[in-house]
Amino acid sequence: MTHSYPFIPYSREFLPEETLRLRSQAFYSDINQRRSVREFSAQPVPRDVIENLLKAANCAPSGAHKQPWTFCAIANPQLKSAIRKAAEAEEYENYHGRMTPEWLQDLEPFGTDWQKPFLETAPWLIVAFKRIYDVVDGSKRHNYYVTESVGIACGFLLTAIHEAGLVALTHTPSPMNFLTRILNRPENERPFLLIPVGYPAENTLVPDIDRKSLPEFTVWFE
Ligand code: IYR
Repeated sequence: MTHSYPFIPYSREFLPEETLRLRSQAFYSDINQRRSVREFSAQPVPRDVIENLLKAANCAPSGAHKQPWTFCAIANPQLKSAIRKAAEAEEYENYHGRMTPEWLQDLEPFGTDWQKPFLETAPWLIVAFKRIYDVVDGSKRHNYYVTESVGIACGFLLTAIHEAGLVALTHTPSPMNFLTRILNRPENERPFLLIPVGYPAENTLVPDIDRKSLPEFTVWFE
């Protein structure tokens, strides 16, 4: 196989089975405490923490290593208000006729509605954009598996947020094109996810959900 990247040794320490077992168990118990939170405290989070979280997201694999994402990190109160206003206008329409009765029924247990105060309360809003193509030396260059790549990067981001000791919400106001306008993003970018990040409000409650058990979501061929 020919390749133009120089290849370098992959040097990482590999661990004995018992350590794998302990580490995988420990990681699972920790990530099992991740919850989506809809009420945020206004307590600030320093920018360097957000930088680390974004650098972790940027470690995700991507099609042809194109890293087809842009993350906007917003702490500016005027921008957060503008985003809240626009998101609530869309969500009002969603909850008053655009969502199907089945969809509204599926959301009822969670008590969500069109109002999104967390878009102003959370100290940071991270908006992930997918870059459907890049412009290199004035010409369009395709990206590959863009949705998969950006989805994985957002997964890394959510995991990093949890591991840092913060909380987030994967928020998908719909349609999201107001984010392109408010954040002045170029034609090759499309909004993908809006992720408020911060500390939970005091005494926040979360729905008492279960997760599927292993046999419910796996099929084994040994
Ligand atoms: N985007 C709306 C509705 C919504 C849809 C799903 I699927 C959710 O899991 C939660 C909410 C909103 O943010 O309220």
